Amino acid sequence: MNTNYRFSFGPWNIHSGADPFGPPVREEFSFAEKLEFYKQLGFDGVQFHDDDVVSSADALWSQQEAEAKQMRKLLDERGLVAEFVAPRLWEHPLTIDGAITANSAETRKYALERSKRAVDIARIVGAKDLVLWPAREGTYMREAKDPIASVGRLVEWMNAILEHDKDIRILGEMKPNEPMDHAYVPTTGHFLGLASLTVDPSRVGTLIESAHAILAGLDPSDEMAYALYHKKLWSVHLNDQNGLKFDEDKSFGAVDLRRAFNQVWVLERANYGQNGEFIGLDVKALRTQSKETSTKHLRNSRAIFLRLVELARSLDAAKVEELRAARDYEELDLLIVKHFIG
Ligand code: XUL
Ligand code: MN
Repeated sequence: MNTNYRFSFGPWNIHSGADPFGPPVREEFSFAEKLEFYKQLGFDGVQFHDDDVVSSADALWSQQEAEAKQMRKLLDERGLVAEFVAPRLWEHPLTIDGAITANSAETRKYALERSKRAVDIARIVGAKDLVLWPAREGTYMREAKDPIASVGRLVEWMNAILEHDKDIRILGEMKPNEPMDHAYVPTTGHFLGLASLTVDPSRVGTLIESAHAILAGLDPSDEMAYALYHKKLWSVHLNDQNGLKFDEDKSFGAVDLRRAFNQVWVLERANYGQNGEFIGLDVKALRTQSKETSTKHLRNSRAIFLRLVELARSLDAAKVEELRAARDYEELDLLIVKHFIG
């Protein structure tokens, strides 16, 4: 059963090249211009933050509703679909020390109300999923917050979202660090533990980003396998990462092709995508790219993924089984490497 994959990315993946140490280096494409790139580059799905859909997350609902309807129209006209909406809870002045796990009750209330709005926005643009990347739900220093209470607050937030809308699904996208020193829920396994404590675990799953798993010192394909076994891998953010440093969001396969291959192989074997799951990317163009060449990371990631699908499908599976049975992993190693380099 071979999957015809559908691809998605977020508008933030086409960007001006600013980093923590320097300002933008190329002019930002307008949102309308970004939207035109989707089909040109072979993508059908748009990933959104709440304030990618509406001009302000703090505006009146009447305005947001109109803006979300307008966005839906733009998508429909172009044959695009909204994959998910994620509340951008990490940039607001109120959420400097976290949103859901903030010590301030006022901030926690803001985070919940904004997240509920993000669900309402998701319904209008046609997305069935809310993604939670708990960016500042952790600490810069251990003593700053109560860690046990913080874990509980994440569960309470999930319950309130699940109760707010009877159809919405929550996808946790875990990352062990950055921007915080340590996140309270650093990996997929941690998150699935919390999912099981919610009022409706059947509507809580995961989105696994390759770089986030690598930053946790884990292999992304094993993280994906773990979620797949639980039937909880509902989206992915494929990219690459050169070791334990900041979240680089490099093009998929740009650092370690074999690691990328193993992600594709595990997705293929599990028939990922058969239930409409997207191959989502979360990749950044290198700061050194010009504006005109700043979408090549998306083109490349998609092309590398599809090439690795071919390699996964043409791998001699019987030979793999034979070598596993013989416990001859040196020969298996050569089989895989030769499969890559011919
Ligand atoms: C941050 C990250 C986010 C999420 C969406 O590392 O991956 O862009 O994917 O909020
Ligand atoms: Mn991501």
